[in-house]
Amino acid sequence: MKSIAVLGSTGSIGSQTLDIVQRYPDRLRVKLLAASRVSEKLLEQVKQFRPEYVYVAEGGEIEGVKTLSGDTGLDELASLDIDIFINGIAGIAGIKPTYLLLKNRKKQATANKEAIICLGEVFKDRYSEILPIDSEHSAVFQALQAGNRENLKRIILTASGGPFWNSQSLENITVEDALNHPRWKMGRKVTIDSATLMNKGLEIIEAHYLFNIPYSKIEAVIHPQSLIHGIVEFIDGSMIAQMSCPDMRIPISYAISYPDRWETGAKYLNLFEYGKLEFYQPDEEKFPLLKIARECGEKGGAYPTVLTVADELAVDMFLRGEIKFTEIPLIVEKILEKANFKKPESYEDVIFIIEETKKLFKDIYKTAGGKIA
Ligand code: MN3
Repeated sequence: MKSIAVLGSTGSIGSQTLDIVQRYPDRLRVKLLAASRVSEKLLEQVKQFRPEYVYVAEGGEIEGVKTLSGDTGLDELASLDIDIFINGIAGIAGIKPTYLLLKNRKKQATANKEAIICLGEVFKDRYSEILPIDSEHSAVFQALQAGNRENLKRIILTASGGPFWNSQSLENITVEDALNHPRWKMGRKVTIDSATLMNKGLEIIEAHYLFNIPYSKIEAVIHPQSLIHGIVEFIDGSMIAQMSCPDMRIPISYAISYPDRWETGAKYLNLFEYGKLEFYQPDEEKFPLLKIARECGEKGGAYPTVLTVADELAVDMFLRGEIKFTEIPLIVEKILEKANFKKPESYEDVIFIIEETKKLFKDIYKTAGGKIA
């Protein structure tokens, strides 16, 4: 019996994690659920999974369980004796929990690419202890099992391309259009990032830090069917690809059961239903964020963190109807131009860069933007 903590339990990754837990009551026991606030959904989850602890970032009490909150609660959470922490927190809010879990050397499986990226310069040496949930990185992790690291030629991350990869024009795209992802059901932030291809840009940086692979060996391709999630090529010319229906329960389950594999409830792939696999070069002119992200990754230092924060704030502005879809990359670029920070050496340095980037953003765009933690 493994004890499990689900961070971001009411979100997309959290709910799908609990879906797996539900299938294996004899293998998994929920010891902690964490969410940003008390909601109907959280209360239902507490009732169903009966955790010993609940963490609520904004505070609040839940009857019958030990409720933790705020910064001290987060410290306590990260020191609990739990076999695996699933980090399904969306966006920059996931940085502190990721850091605390790394510091305390807890076993964590994470879908929070923002944290991996922002903490990468400081903590990448510990990243081999992290199990990836992001589907592309899970795919690469799975494919890497087929050979030795010294024999690695390159890795390829696939992108569905989002709803617009082959559209003529990106003008007049509404929030609703951009949230309408053709293949994956995900949270709002990652769905918009997927439409701008920033998601793949962030994933290139995520892969660099997670697997300690140089940028020259990481590529991204558009693969509209979203059946291959990641590919590892070895020096003998062999490519090992991980294929499955696009269902996040597969990478989540693998992170929990690794090196074992469990049934997940995901559909088995019927190849005849699809018939063909297509691959296209991403258009970096039309989707400049992909190129900007790679450049930020190659420059290293504070750039990946500034990029992550600027994008989250710009996406937030777009979701609130304050800017056009095509303005997202322009805003991110402008913040990158203005930002001038030293390479982070500690967690505190990373937080400083995040806070200063938020201030810079507010000064320039006079936006509420303060919703993010
Ligand atoms: Mn992904």
